[in-house]
Amino acid sequence: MSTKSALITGITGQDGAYLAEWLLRKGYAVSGLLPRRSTDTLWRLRELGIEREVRLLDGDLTDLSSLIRAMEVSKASEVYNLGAQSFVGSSWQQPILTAQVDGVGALNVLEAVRIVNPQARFYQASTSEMFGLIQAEMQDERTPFYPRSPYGVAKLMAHWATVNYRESFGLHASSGILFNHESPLRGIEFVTRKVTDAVARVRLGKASELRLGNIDAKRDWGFAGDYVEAMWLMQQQPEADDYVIATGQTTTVRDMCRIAFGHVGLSMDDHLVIDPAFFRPAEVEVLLGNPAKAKAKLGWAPKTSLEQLITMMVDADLRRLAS
Ligand code: NAP
Ligand code: G4F
Repeated sequence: MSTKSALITGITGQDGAYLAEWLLRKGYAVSGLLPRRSTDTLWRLRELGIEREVRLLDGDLTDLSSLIRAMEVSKASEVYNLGAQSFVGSSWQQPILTAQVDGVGALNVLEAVRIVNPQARFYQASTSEMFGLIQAEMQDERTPFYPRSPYGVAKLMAHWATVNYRESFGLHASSGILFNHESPLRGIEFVTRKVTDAVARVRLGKASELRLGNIDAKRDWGFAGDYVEAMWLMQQQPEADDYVIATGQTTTVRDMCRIAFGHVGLSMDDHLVIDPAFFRPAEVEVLLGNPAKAKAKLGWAPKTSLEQLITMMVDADLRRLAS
């Protein structure tokens, strides 16, 4: 049996690392795009023990020539576009870069697929951030979009480009509209990891407070390890399509934080400080996804509860800080 080849943009990120691990287990030859950075970005691949099992190809989402080369060298039959400036908060400070990487970058990958191998299957990392100012209590594939950040606007362009290339050129191009998903490999700037890292520091006597912004915001949080399976399942379908991937439960930042402190026997109220610096110019107040289509068509369901997820993240941060 011939080995399948996959190309992942954003392989050094949270989802890219878990997806690479998943595909390697399935027997794929995995290549990943590696943008030039002056710092070490391979820590997640190293933590999963797969740094040497993937092939890293120099390239950047803003450079079409590098994407064409990556398609040629990897001979990928499945392409996963996970690369992005993914932090919503930064997108107000770097709106043009965010549009170039997250919007035009996705178009560059679609072009590289169309030019080099239009038979390859394409996955776009779309996001619940596109729902923004929500137009329905529970969001599904038919809910109108109303992005609230430069990040959401850029991702909406990429989402529609994916639909458009499917309809214009017949590409097998799918979008996963993923709600927030977290893990011990989450970047420290995102709220769950910021909280679990702070909780571990407070528990170990290395810090005494945690400063947050809007703790009334609600998110539908799942485990990244569960969500990469859904990406792969989309690529195995005979027809490309768009799918909401979520847990169907929503929780405030406040309650997520309470779970984290409670896990190590501390009270959130003794350590939490509300800091206006962390409020956003426009907020997505609540997200709640309906994953019914993914369940019916992909047979996908989340496996990890929020309590299990936050516990796993706090324990990982305790281990990291103690060693
Ligand atoms: P992440 O940890 O921030 O990873 C982003 C990846 O994109 C990193 O590997 C990063 O490389 C790479 N990247 C950034 N700029 C690039 C460029 N110009 N060229 C090539 N690569 C570039 O994000 P994540 O949480 O894994 O999310 C994966 C994807 O899903 C993103 O597109 C994100 O927007 C989307 N998404 C995430 C969630 C979530 O809750 N996690 C939900 C919905 C959608 P460096 O590390 O070198 O910068
Ligand atoms: O963890 P967050 O930064 O994630 P956000 O903005 O929901 O975006 C994440 O999920 C999206 C999917 O919907 C992805 F597309 C995106 O790439 C990213 O992965 O913030 C979550 C909530 C927000 O309402 C924010 O205002 O937490 C609130 N929050 C309150 N205090 C904070 C803080 N967020 C951060 N990062 N830091 C705080 O101190």
